[in-house]
Amino acid sequence: MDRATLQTCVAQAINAQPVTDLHTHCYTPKFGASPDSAGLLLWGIDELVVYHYLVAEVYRVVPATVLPYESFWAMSKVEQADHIWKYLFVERTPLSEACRGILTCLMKLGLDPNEKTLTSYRQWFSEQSPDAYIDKVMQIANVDSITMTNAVFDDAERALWLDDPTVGEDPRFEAVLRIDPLLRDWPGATAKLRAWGYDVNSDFSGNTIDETQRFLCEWLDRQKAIYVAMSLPPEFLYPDVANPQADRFIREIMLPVLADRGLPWAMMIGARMRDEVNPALGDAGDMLGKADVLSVVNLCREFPNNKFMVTMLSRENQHELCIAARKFGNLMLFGCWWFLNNPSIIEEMTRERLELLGTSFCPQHSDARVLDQLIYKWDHSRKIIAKVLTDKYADLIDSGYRVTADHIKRDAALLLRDNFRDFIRA
Ligand code: FIX
Ligand code: ZN
Repeated sequence: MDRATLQTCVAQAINAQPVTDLHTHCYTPKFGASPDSAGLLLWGIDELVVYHYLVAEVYRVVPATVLPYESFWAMSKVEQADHIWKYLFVERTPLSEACRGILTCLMKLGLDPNEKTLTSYRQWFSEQSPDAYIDKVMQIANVDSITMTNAVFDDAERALWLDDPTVGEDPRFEAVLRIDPLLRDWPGATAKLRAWGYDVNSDFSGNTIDETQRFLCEWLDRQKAIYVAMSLPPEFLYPDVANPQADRFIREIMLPVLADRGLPWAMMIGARMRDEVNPALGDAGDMLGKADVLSVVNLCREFPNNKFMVTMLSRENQHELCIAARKFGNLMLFGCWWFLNNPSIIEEMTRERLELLGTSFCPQHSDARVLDQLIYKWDHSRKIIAKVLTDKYADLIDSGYRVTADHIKRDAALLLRDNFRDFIRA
């Protein structure tokens, strides 16, 4: 197969392969849709433009000394979007990945991305209905399943589940039980569990283990969750002699439940929260830090019957994490998370992972917070994954291996869907 034919074949296979998007912040329509202020499903041009990545970027152009943070947050979402569009798309060239992503969405939706105001886009989006628009976006992005992030400690979301247990039931979506506070703030989390009727104590006395497991099981059942997820700080350690309660929660409460049910624990490690960085930026105020890969190794070794999905936020962790994955079959690496979700780093990480892990990893997730982002996050990533795969197949051909279209189709299915589906089911 010559290089040009190879390139075409890889691009066709990657584009044709439906993606199971294993981590997003999208929701079924029953959770309510923007612009309904209570709606958790965010979609449309104003949500796209006020995505927290762009809030951070516009504050580099119009600093807080000019526009105080509280003035920005007092604006309506329409006013915030107009401000961002003016300064990042009209007065400056939208070269950043987050800016370019919006242009890709507009273009793939059949709109001209060069408008100087958002007026005509708002008119177009006003003619869409959320439920039908989900189908349109999934069709354009070629995504066959959207995995949600269902934060049970978020009061608004928990109320919706308790009010209507079918709120997550939609064949296009899967649920994930997200429980950060149980490791980030055990005392605060146990106080909430007590308020919700679970007989737990932060010192682990009494029925704490059984009752916390009851809480996990009830929510796993209610959500029909396909895995449990946590975002963890750069300082996360296992074992952590300074935090025996965290070790006990992991060892005595959570991992036995997950092993019993065959569910993975998705660890998203390295997020430094806004209160330590810039809280005035809201969701845009979080940052990252280099984390401890040996803690992942310790967990994979100590719990061979548990499955661990891991993504780390620091570029500096990636090579060591790949080596850890070479040592443990119960460790599945996934995605180029958040600040890594940029072409230059996606390419570097995908190349490194293919060279060290073959096809046994999940190269990407969208992390889409706004439904429409599925369009650009997958368009951009598919192109990069195809580019890297083409190079690696070319290397194989140079080594005498006869690469066929069937090889390429099989690998595309593994990387974009089947590795994840097989791992959660295994
Ligand atoms: O913890 C997470 O799931 C992160 O992905 C989010 O909190 C983050 O704000 C995000 O959406 C990054 O893309
Ligand atoms: Zn996320």
